[in-house]
Amino acid sequence: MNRTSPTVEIPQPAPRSSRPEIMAEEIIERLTYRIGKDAKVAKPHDWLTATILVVRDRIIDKWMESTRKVYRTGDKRVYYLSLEFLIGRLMRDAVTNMGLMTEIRDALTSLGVDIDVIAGLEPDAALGNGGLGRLAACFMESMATVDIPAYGYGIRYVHGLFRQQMADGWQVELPETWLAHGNPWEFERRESSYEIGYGGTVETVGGYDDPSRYVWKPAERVIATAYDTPIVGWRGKRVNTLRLWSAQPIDPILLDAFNAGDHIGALRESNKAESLTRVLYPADANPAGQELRLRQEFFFSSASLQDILRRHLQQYPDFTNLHEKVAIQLNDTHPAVSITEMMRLLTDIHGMDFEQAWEITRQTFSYTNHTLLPEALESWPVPLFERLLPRHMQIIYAINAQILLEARKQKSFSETQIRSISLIDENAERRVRMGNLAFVGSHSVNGVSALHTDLMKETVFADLHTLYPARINNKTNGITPRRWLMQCNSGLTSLIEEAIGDKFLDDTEALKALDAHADDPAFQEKFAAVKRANKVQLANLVGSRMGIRLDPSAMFDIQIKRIHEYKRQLLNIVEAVALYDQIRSHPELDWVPRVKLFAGKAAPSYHNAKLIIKLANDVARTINNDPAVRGLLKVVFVPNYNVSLAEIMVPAADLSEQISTAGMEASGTGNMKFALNGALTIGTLDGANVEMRDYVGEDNIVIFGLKADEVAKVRADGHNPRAIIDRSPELAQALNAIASGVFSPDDRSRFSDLIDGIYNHDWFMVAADFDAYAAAQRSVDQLWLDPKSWYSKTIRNTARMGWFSSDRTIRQYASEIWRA
Ligand code: 4GP
Repeated sequence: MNRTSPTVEIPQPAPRSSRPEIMAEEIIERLTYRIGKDAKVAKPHDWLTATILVVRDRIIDKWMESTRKVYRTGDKRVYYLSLEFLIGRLMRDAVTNMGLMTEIRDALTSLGVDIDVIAGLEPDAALGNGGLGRLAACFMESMATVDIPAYGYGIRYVHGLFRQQMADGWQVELPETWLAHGNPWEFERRESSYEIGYGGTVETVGGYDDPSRYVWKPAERVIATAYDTPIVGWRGKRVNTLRLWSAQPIDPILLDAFNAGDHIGALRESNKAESLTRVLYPADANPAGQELRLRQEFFFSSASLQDILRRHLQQYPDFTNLHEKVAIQLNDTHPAVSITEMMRLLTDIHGMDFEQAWEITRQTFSYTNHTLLPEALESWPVPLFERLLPRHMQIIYAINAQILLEARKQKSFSETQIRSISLIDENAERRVRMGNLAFVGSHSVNGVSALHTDLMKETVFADLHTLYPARINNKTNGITPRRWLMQCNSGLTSLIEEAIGDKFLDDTEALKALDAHADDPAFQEKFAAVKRANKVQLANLVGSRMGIRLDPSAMFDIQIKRIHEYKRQLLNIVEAVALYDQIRSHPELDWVPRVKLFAGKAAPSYHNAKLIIKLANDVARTINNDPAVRGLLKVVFVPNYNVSLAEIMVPAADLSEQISTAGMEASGTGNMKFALNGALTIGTLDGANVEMRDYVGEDNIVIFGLKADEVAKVRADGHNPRAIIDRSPELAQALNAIASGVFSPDDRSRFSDLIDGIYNHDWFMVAADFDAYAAAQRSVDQLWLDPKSWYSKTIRNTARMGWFSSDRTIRQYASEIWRA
């Protein structure tokens, strides 16, 4: 609206042609005038950038159309606030969703450039740690697909999740530099900048007894500047915005200090501001207790809310209808401080009274919980919170007073219950509970699988659930079928299309029609050929990166995810060791050749997780070099797991390991990706595995082990792992081999503490579940020996996983939470 003369009608640019020859011309044009390179000397990276710029132009047309439309219709906007977006590469995603793959490929071929080569150079945007961040990325794509006007808000970390290298089998963390070659997808929006304050004092206007207004006077301020990335939905229907904030200093340099010769000091403030958004915390389900983390959380929350309120005021006179036009989804508690920031902005800045502001805030916000692990429930020491955000602390006390009063009115509420719902934890050092804040400040609180939602009601939020029984609801996670089927597995996609037509491309549940082909020998053969081709691709990658030769006719048994004790990579490794012993003791038996593949990162401060990586590598070295195994078993830990690696490993899996201790994995989404791509799942009744069993049918999934309530009971009754180990010679032998240094001759006691943990408390039920797991693995072997029944099951997995599309999840959020 900044036009100089309102009378001038500015014409819109003509829509871009998608003819390959035109796009080829445009690529050359971008190469020359935007990158400044002659095609003769252009490097593959230059071609990549030029191609992205050409694709981007076509997206921009749709982007502007989408933005204009929502101003016109007055539709409700959804804001997805997330400290993490684990995006991966964008080019293939954008090109397929725009329906331009053939045209771009042809255009590049005519210029002598191979799209697969340049696509592989695109950095993998890893602005997230694991499931929570990847879910946010799938949701962004699905919101655009199902035509919801949505913005993602997060942080533009200069360094995403660390790059993992192996040094003698140990994880080493190296900085990741996704922005090193610039980022052609993003647009810097200098005009969308906001001041973010920290510290200082709160002044009251109108006296202490009856203050009419509070004025926060921050001691420090930084600027948040927006960077926008367009996110294209399937078939280019809608393009939404991912807006990431970057921190900048108010004064880039203190010239006085510089001129006085203090060249370093002159940049101190500037460095401090920029360090706010420099790195992603490498924690996953682990609290990052640093002050910087709280600063990051407030930084992006405040910038996003200021932006949301500004946009609202462009269209409406005030905020009385905010909750009708705006839905804000909090992805876990990381943005929970937004609730207090909304209250501050509405009351202190825009003069709304507290009661009304609270009502509108609650109607606007909703919160998703992603983990029940007690160590992951965020809380901040009161003194820290108060020092950094003094006004927000006052608001928390004011909210808390209301909630506690409400609770006291409920006669049945005990003192213990009141203490548990308080926003302040007073058990030891006083802390602000972000989960409770998110809960009371939202009209909807959801879990991410049916089991997880039930457990939320019974455990962490039991008392809040009693107070607000209608608030907790379930939204089982989903995955985008574009990235996790069509793009990563083009072979399978074509085969499905050939068999059942293309309806499933727009409605994943149409995959059900594949059921009719599950027992057809000709179809099974083609399905097996696709799987084999995917396995060859993975084998080539492992061969070239690690020098390990894999036989694609062996069963590819894959566990890829963050390394965590509850995810039980250790159980898998112990089973590999037991199998190794069995193969050597019974060489006469008909063993099924297997490759056990692992990949995943451990939080740098998580000692046991790093030790588990080392163990996997030590076991791999021993087994892979033992001629007695005759190639029947291989163990491979593929370094530097990220989205792009997952896109190669998922389609190549025969067996998917989803073996968390029951009750501990909130949902899982990797489990869905594997099953959709025709792998058989071996898993516990945990997270979304429970619903997957319901959908694929219990004959088509291998379930073993203790259930969540049984785990709770075993723990409560006093677990005696030693007795279990004594009764299981296979387990005892494997544990003793590891503990005594068979796999670590250079340091025989390296793993003794890790194994002692299993003997002494076995919190994660490795010993408790071992026999059931080993038996389940042998039943998988039996299935493998009967390919007909194997493929009939795996085809049924692909056929019946359609419900787990994130389009379905988003539709549920839209109709049941956002009312958008
Ligand atoms: C993860 C959960 O561990 C996983 O089960 C779930 O599928 C995913 O969120 C998405 O809902 N949690 C995290 C985290 O990544 O940092 O807490």
